[in-house]
Amino acid sequence: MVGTAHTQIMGVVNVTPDSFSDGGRWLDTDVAVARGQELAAQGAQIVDVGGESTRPGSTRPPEQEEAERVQPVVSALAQQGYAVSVDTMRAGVAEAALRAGAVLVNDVSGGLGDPRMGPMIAETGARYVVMHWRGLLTDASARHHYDDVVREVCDELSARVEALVGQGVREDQLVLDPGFGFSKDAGHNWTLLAGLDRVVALGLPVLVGTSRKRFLGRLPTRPGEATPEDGEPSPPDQRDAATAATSLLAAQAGAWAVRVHEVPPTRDALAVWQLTQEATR
Ligand code: PMM
Repeated sequence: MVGTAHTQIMGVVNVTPDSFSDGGRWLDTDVAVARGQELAAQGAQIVDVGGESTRPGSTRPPEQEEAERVQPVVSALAQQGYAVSVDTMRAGVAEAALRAGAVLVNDVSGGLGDPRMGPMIAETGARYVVMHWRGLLTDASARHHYDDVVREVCDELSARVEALVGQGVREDQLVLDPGFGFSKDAGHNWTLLAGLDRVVALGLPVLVGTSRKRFLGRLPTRPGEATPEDGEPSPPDQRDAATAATSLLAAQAGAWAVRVHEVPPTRDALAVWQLTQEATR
């Protein structure tokens, strides 16, 4: 255990009709803003606002529509003093959100989705999350091959850092994210979680987003049982206890922040660890 109990919590507001875990719930601007306020009141230090679903097979909204979904929400929350990140692969959407007061750009494509992203991040000096990405998830199975998932994720993230630095981005602007669930099957995700300390050892802050992901929907019912291989996974909103557990493991491995849909279970898991650490000093 190398982490400290001060891992930040990033709460998610997906202003989308179709995200896998909460699609459609926060599509209305006022409802989305209220949800952001609620996440912050529950203990999220950062509110992550996204207008494009990354679920496999989803159709990308036109850029204008994505901007119209996120912009008013980012703007309202930033004006009220919340630390807001914008979850987008598009430089135009990100730049407008930064102008509206966002403090962080969260790009699941790590700059590969839009060639204008790197130069824009360099120019604005904004903090930037570089996630491990092997393309849009429409063709996910074709990209699932890894010989050593932890090593390959580390190598591919390092290559992105090098490319971004080559475009003028400073290393201290960057946050790395191993991209749980993106071009990775359940086995890859568990291996990545077990090897997260190697991602942390790259030396940059690490963001971990396991929240409600599919690999948490199929857990053994009894201790010692094998993981069920068939049957329907549990619905996303029943994966918050598992999310709290993975987020705690991520924090213990030294993650800078965890990205979650429901704050209280993860907040409490992190608090348990913090109090235990304080008691053992
Ligand atoms: N996962 C999703 C969306 N954005 N951003 C980062 N940095 N890391 C992630 O793992 C991540 C992300 C997909 O989940 P959602 O559609 O429920 O938000």
